[in-house]
Amino acid sequence: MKIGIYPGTFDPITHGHLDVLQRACRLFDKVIVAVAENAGKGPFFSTEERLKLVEENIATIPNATVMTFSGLLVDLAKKQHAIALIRGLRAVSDFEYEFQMALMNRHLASEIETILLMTREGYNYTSSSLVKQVAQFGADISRFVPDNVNNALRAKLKK
Ligand code: COD
Repeated sequence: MKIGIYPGTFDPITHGHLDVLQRACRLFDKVIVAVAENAGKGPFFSTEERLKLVEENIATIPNATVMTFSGLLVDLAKKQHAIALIRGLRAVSDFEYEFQMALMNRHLASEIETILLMTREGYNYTSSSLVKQVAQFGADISRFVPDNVNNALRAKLKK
């Protein structure tokens, strides 16, 4: 069974993330969405909230699962018998970070490949940070995130 891991902060999950996931699910027998617990970015949503928002959105994708992780990504990949890490690329600005990550992960575990999937046209400027920023000022973000994320963002911003 070919298993891929799609790791990220997912703070929160967007249509851009989901598009990459759906396409990865066509390449692998099983794809594990791995939500980073101790993401260095000081997440807006807690780990449990991010996990739940992903869970609700992958319910209709039969070969996708989700879990949280802490520690090194390659350790999770080995434990889950994954053969590849899946990442998304939106623009040249993503490239340097993704390239460094891929090389470091290859140094740590040479048997695990990184696969980069290009964003779909229309999602190239969709990012979790921009969505949060725009939502903070009350603008409509429904084009960029699923309904449950939109509702969760609005509810959290009201508090
Ligand atoms: N279209 C296409 N791809 C997209 C889009 C979009 N609209 N939006 C996001 N993506 C891609 C991103 O480019 C990224 O590849 C992926 O989706 C996830 O994005 P984020 O922002 O949710 O997640 P990141 O980049 O913050 O995740 C970083 C990790 C948590 C994976 C990383 O820090 C990590 O591996 N941490 C564990 C510790 C470790 O092993 N460190 C060493 C790694 S070298």
